[in-house]
Amino acid sequence: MSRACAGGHRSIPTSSASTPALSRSRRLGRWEHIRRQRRATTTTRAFLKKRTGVERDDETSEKRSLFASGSKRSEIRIPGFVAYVDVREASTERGTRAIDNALHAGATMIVLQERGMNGGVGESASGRALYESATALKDLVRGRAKVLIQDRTDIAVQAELDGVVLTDDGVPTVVARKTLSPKAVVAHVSDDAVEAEKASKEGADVLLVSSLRTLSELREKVSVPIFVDVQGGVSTLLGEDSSTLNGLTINGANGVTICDIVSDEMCADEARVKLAVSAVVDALTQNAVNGDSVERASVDGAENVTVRPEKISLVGSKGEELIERERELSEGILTFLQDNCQDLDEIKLLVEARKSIEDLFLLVIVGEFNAGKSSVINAFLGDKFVAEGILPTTNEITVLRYGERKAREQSEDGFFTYKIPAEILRQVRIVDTPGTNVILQRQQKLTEEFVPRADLILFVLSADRPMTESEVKFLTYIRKWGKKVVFVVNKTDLLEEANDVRDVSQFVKDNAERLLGVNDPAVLPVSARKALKAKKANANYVGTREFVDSGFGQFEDYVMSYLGGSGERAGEALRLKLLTPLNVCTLLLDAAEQILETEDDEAKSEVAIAIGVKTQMDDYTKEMVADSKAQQEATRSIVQAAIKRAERIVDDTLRLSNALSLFNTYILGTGSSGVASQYEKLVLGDSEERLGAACEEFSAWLDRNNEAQLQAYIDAVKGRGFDASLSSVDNEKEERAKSLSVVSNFDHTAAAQLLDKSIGKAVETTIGSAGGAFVASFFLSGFFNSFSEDVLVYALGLAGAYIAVLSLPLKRSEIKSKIRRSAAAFLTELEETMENECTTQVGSTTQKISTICAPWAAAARAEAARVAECLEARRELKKSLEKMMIDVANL
Ligand SMILES: Nc1nc2c(ncn2[C@@H]2O[C@H](COP(=O)(O)OP(=O)(O)OP(=O)(O)O)[C@@H](O)[C@H]2O)c(=O)[nH]1
Ligand SMILES: [Mg+2]
Repeated sequence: MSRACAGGHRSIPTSSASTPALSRSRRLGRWEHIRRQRRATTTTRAFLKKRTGVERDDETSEKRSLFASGSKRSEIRIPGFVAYVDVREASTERGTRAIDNALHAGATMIVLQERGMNGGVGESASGRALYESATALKDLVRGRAKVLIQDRTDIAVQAELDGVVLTDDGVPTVVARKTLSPKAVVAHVSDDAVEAEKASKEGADVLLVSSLRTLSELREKVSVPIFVDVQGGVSTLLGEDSSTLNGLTINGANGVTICDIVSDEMCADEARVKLAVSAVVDALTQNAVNGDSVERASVDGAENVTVRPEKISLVGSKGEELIERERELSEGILTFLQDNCQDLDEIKLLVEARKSIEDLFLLVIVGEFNAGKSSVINAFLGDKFVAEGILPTTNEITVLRYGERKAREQSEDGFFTYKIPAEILRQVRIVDTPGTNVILQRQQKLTEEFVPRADLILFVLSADRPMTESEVKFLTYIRKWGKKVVFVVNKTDLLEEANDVRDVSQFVKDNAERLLGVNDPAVLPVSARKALKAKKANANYVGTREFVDSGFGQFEDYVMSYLGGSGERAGEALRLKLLTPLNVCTLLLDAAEQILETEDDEAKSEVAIAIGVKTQMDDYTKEMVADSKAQQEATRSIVQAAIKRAERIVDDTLRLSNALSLFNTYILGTGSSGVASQYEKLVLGDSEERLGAACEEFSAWLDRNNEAQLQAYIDAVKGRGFDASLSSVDNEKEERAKSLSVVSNFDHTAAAQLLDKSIGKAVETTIGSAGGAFVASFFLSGFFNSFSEDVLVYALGLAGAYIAVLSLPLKRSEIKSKIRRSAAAFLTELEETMENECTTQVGSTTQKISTICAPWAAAARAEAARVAECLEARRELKKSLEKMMIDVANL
């Protein structure tokens, strides 16, 4: 019965065709929603990263930050190597090989530049070409180094590059800084030290210079990394002449630049590039460790250091035990945070704070620009060690500490250390910071980032503008870190009346009380200018009028009382010192709580969703079974139509008007053939083909829905970073279209014969009997003589025939119900088979889905358990921390 399969697929025009699609999208909706939601969270990335080892590409959201101005400055890996590549060569075979080699050698940044057709300024590439080249380069680099573009901030934004390199002709650094995301790298390339320094002040993260001379000019002025262009590229670095490497080392370079890696023949050889870069990295790393080149030109004024040295010991025997406890506790907290909150940038603060537990007391001077911070430090130390100026002057964090000879060095974190032979610096480190409320964000950030390290903060205000809005804001930020703040109202010489000094001091005190929530904060009015003048004028300055007027004596006494004095502030320095890491711990643990709470919510919701898969599968099964009924309707109506046709044949055939032909066909066997010959044409028609097509469509419908359902879960599970490949489940195709075989197995010959036989039998018992009665009366009439007797006999014969013919409708309905019975049996078999097919295949799909979801569900449960454990561990750490803080307070 191959005809049944010959027809093409038809879609079934019933609601059942659209229902699965609708319900499918409804089912998918929840998963899509969850995926979108998860993409938006940082903690999810951490969760997925942990599970899969890969970071998702949706890194656009800013990490949370404890710093007031948001995220920290961008970080550049140093010592490093910057490789330039021309836009026209980046995608060539030679270009990609050179880039690959540079990456394998450990390039920090790859810079796309446009050098024109002949290596100089020439025909410029179109925006599209630049964009395409930039995205292709990004794909090639795959996060192994930062990808930057020269002077095209617009392309950097559009192609989502890591940053931009600005030339002196490019947009000002401050403009690029504002255009790009805070995490973007803004580099500046120039050989003009003044321009480079300006760029650094405006927020450049890295400077690229082309000579050692510019490097040495800049090194003492800027804290950002400086890369130097190596003339001759790899050959120079591998050459016998070590003067370039020495020059880089001595002048404190942070890396080298190779201006055109494609033209540099040596860059085609991976081994050579690696060798050259490792020579640079080794030399510069060695330098950083040994500090060989850090001592540079002395600064004038060492002779006049006039501080009053006092022997101060911060750590008595009492403190030893607390320090030990603090070290242990902070190590526990650090490990906890590193293990569970990797996304928290500020963990580094704790690392720093732990390092300085036993270092000298750290006095940090902060305040708005021009308030006189540097002047206060100079007056304290007795000479102009740090620069003062009417414009924003201090651009870098400078830690002043004791040194036999004056020397400036740069520490790993980019801050400067300035060694001065001032005795007081044997007891305390003093930090000069860039002023706040400056137009350049970088300076503000530098100071903000340093605040958490401070043991004591000297907040310097200018007497002629005490407590500006920005000072209030900055104080609020400082309070967050739990810092002890001493207010220094400087420039009191600008106030004419003594009352004014008192009023200003009171004003500062009132506001400080309100803002910091402390009673009676220390407010010390001074004139740094007068104090320094007095100190410089007379070695015995203490009793001089100018020094007394400056108020600096009280200020110095106050500071000294912290540093180990025996009065009311005895032990205060140790207390503050111990509190510094503890305050950092408190903030980090609070931030960790927020992160973990979010993770907890997400983990719980994941578990709930994972559990919900079972319900979703049950719902899906129910919906599919219900929808399959509608599909079966189509087959039912085809069969019904065939039944009707068969019944019509019965009606049309078994009629008295057909008596003669029926008599001939079925009784005498001499007439035309019976209904069997017309079965195909009149009963079957195209119903077999239509049934076959309906069964195939049903099967395809099942496949479509099951595959879509399975795919939706595969996507959802994959989207969560788990293996959802079908190889992990039994993907054997089920035996399809069993219903089709029911249709094709139906024996139409037997059906045709049965119908024919039934009609024949009916003819026999009706027309045959009637004919018999009539013939019998004809013969009987020959035995009777009278006409009346003949009439009687004929009448009797006719009555017999009439009675036989009367049963014709009865016979018709008997046949029809026989047809209906056998059709019903067929339909039942067909529908049962379809239902079976549906439940088997849906069951197999849901089974596959459960198998695919199982690892994710298990991971979700494990994650929920991990987060719950973390929250508990955090609570315990917080308890120990609080106890430690009480012990420190009672020291
Ligand atoms: N009249 C007067 N002027 C002072 C006093 N102290 C500092 N100045 C002046 O105030 C200006 C700023 O002083 P700096 O010490 O550079 O101020 P700063 O707070 O370090 O400024 P930035 O480094 O820009 O943040 C300079 O011109 C100083 O001479 C003072 O006691 N009296
Ligand atoms: Mg300053």
